This record gives sequence, structure tokens and C-alpha cells, in this order.
Amino acid sequence: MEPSNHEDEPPRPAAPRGPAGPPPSPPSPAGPPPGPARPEFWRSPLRGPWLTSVFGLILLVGGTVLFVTGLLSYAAYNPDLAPGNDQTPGKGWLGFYLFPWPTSPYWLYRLTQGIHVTLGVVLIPVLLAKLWSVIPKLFSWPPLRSPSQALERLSLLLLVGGALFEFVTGVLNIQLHYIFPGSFYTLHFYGAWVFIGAFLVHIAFRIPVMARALRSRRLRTELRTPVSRTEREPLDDTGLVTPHPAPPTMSRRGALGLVGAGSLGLLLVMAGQSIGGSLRRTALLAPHGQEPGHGPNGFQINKTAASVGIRARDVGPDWRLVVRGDGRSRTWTRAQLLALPQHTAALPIACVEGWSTEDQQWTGVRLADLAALAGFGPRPPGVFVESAQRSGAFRSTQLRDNQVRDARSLLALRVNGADLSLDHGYPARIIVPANPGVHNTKWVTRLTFGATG
Ligand SMILES: Nc1nc2c(c(=O)[nH]1)N[C@H]1C(S)=C(S)[C@@H](COP(=O)(O)O)O[C@H]1N2
Ligand SMILES: [Mo]
Repeated sequence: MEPSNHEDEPPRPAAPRGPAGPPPSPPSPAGPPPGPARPEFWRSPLRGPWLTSVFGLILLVGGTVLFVTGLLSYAAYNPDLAPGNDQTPGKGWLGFYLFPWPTSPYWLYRLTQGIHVTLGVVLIPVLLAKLWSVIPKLFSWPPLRSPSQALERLSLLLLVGGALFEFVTGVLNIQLHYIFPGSFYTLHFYGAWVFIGAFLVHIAFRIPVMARALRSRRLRTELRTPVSRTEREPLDDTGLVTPHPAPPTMSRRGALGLVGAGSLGLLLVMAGQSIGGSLRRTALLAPHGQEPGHGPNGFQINKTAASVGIRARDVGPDWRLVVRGDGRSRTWTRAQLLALPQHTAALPIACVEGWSTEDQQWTGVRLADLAALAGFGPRPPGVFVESAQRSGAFRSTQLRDNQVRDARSLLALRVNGADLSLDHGYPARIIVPANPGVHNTKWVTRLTFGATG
């Protein structure tokens, strides 16, 4: 196409002349309004591409680990197995990667979920520092310069919003603060996909900038620089470096140290809840208030019997277990179950909230043996487990065939040599290796092999 010829343009109307008087002041250049939109409003000499990139690199690695361990936790719930296991029925292809969650190694969920929750909390100071380091960009002027810049800002909104949403819902959940307008599980799941989409876009655009910025300074040199000698960042086009730096109150070393100390402190008060045992006492941030006491049943309790409405008569002498399968149904008393071959397995409870117990010695009847008594051969199907609890998402669960077949999977009657306590699921509970805590149903009343609930 030919470029348009300016001579062909119609003549412009002459500018209107104002009434006689003082000449109009020259139009001010379209600058930002006073305040945070002005580059000189932000004065920390530490802001610049290097510091932002250091935090960015940590979040790049950490965010990826959080996303992967989060997807693993999702898979561990076996949501594709039965509607009852699935709190995200609308997930569609977002469940493309689901696979049958294994039972070995038996500590798998303890590890992946311990990492997910501990790392998530430990990264909070880094996330805040990263947001602090880029805050001038939030106010950049003009707010919308071009369609592509508008698109980029939208992706940043989703990135920052998604990250904050995931951290806030995650922290509220591990503090057992269920104040969400929906299921935590559903919100955290969809939030993660919004976050990861924006994360990938952000990485694609910023990795070259990050790589260049990281090469601009040597970490080792920065870590040796005392406060007084903090070198200024050269002005550049990233919009992060202030043109009017205030004198430094802290060096880059100080900033990194502060964030590092914050993360380390959080690690120290978090890790104990995932390691369990006596280290749990160091887990100052773990929810407290339902201390499990001492003795064989003296380990962490998630929901007490009273809190989910288990009545004395549900679990008293009239309690029966109904086992159904292949056309048969049989009712068992606890004494009859105790007369069957008893097996012991050393397994932890590992909750989605990141806490776990050390291995406990569970004793009871193998799920595979109960399947055989219900008429199934050496390769039994999965089982639908129901409890005496009348309502709530965790009153029942669907276990997969690989979980039933594992010789360590038990209908436990005893733990650490004593009868189960009421709060740990007396008269009988499920315990399966590598199973998320929530699927180790307590106060079991019915097992239906070969059916999905
Ligand atoms: N019936 C029933 N079983 C349940 C629950 C429940 O609320 N109801 N909570 C589950 C959760 S979330 C966890 S982490 C484990 C905890 O087992 P514990 O309290 O014996 O440590 O029990 C699971 N079994
Ligand atoms: Mo749990």
C-alpha cells in the first residue's frame, strides 16, 4: 500500500483564538500526576533488575515445585475414580494428566504434601520482596500505552492476583480457617491454573531480561558489600531503577539477608509439623488446640468424633461393619473382626494441610482379606468406604484396586498396641500407604467392594 501523501490532507481549521488577555500557558507535557506514578516517588536505591531477578529466579523454581506438588496432591485424591472423590467435576481437560496414585513408597504423600505446604509458607517473604521490588511498575504512567502493553498488564494482574490468591487460600486452609465462599479444594485448584498460565506467559517474556540482569552483578560480590558502599543500579529501561535514589539504609546483602532470615524462620516453625513426632512441638505455626495427649493414641487428630457428630451409640456395642461384594453381604462385630488374621503395618497419617505423623503401628484386617471374604479372588476391585458420620465431604471415600491389593492396606482396629481411640476412628478405620489423610476414613461402618459410590 502507498503511504498516504500528507499534501493531500484537507487543510486544518485554524486554532481558535482566545479573547484578548494573558496568553494561554503552554500545554503541560502529558506527565504522570504527582504521587506514586512519578518515578521519583520511589527512592530505594536497591530496586533494580538484579534484585528483582534474584527473587524472580527463586520464585521461578519454587513456583514450579509448588505447582507440580499441587498437581500430585490433586492426583492423590483419585478424583477420576468416583464422583464422591471429585470436588471439581467441571475440570474437563485440566485433569488430563491424572494417573492411579501409587501406594509405594508409603511415605510418598507425606513427602509431596510436606514439601508443598512448607515451601509455600517459606516462599511468602520472597513473594512479598519480589512485589516490593516491582511496585513502581504497578503505577507506571500512562496506565495503558498500547494494546500489547495492556495485554501484558492484564497478564501481570492474573499473575500477581493468582499468586496472592493461592498463597492466601493455602495459608487459610492450613490454619483450618475455612472462610471460603466455596470449597478450598476447588478454589485452590482453579486458582493454580490461572496462576500457572500467567506464570508461563510472564516467564516467556522475562527470562531474557532476567538472565541479563543476573549476569550484571555477582551474587558473591553483593553478599560481601557492606551497607555503606551499596553501588547504585545504572538507570535503564526496566522502570525499576529510581532516578532520585535516597541514601541506602540497607545494602542488597541486607535485603537478601532479611528475606532469607524471614524464610528460614518460617521454615523452622513450619517443618516440624511435616516431620512430626517430637519435632511437632517446634511447629509454632501449625494449628493447635486439639492436643492429642500421650500414649499409643497420642498423635495428631484432624477431626474429633464430637466435631463431626459421631454419637456414642454409633460406635458402641451395637456397632456393626457391613461388608458387601459380589452379590454377598455380611455383617461383622468388632470381636469377629479381631478373630480374623491380624496384620500390622507401619504407616503415617499425612494430611493435605501439610502436617503428618511419624509412622504408627496399625493393626487390623487386610482390605484384601475382607475382599476375599466378600467373594473376590487374588485381584480384588476397589472399595467404597462409608462411615458412621452422617454428613460432610469426608464421611465416605472411594479407594482404587491398587490400594485394596496392597498388603499394608488395613481396616485398622488397633494402633501402637492399643485399641483405637474414639478420635482416631474406633471401632475401625481405613489406613492405606501413601493415601492422603482424608481418604483414611474413620468410624467405618460399610465396605462395598466392586462398586463406586
Ligand atoms: N469419617 C471421617 N474420617 C476422616 C475424617 C473425617 O472428617 N471423617 N478426617 C480425615 C482427615 S482430613 C485426616 S487428615 C485423617 C486424620 O486421621 P487422625 O485424626 O486419626 O490423625 O482422618 C480422615 N478420616
Ligand atoms: Mo486431612
